Amino acid sequence: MITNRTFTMIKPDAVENRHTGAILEKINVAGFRIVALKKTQLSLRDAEAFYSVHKERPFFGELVSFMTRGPIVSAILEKDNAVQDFRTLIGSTNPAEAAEGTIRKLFATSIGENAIHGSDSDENAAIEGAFHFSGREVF
Ligand code: FUP
Repeated sequence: MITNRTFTMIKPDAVENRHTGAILEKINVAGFRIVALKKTQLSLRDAEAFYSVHKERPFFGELVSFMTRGPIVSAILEKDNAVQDFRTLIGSTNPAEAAEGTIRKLFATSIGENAIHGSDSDENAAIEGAFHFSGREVF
């Protein structure tokens, strides 16, 4: 298994607010190589499957409805220590608690609409990347 990769989605709020370019720039400047990239929109089924770990949580309905309301930009990123370094770059789940300069501090509006996703482990990075991209889309 390749362990120097992570998976990200620029979420519907950030795409709607036209932050896609600025976020991709921050990702590049931080030293990540974009090995796969696309703009797409999740179906209800996609979002429920992607976030199935949260299905018993009270915010699950809102999360699924938010994640399906408009297009997202998904990507697979490569860098040494990709998963941890990317979590540092995006900041805490709640933007109110995110460090200065992080993507969520700069671009997120709330814990529910927090601009960007980053995988939380190498194993989930591989699962999530394969959920969104076929082999022919990864370079
Ligand atoms: P993160 O790993 O930082 O993306 O956060 P989690 O996996 O804990 O949560 C996934 C998504 O669920 C968050 F991005 C937003 C949503 N969420 C809420 O809406 N409320 C919460 O209290 C926690 C998470």
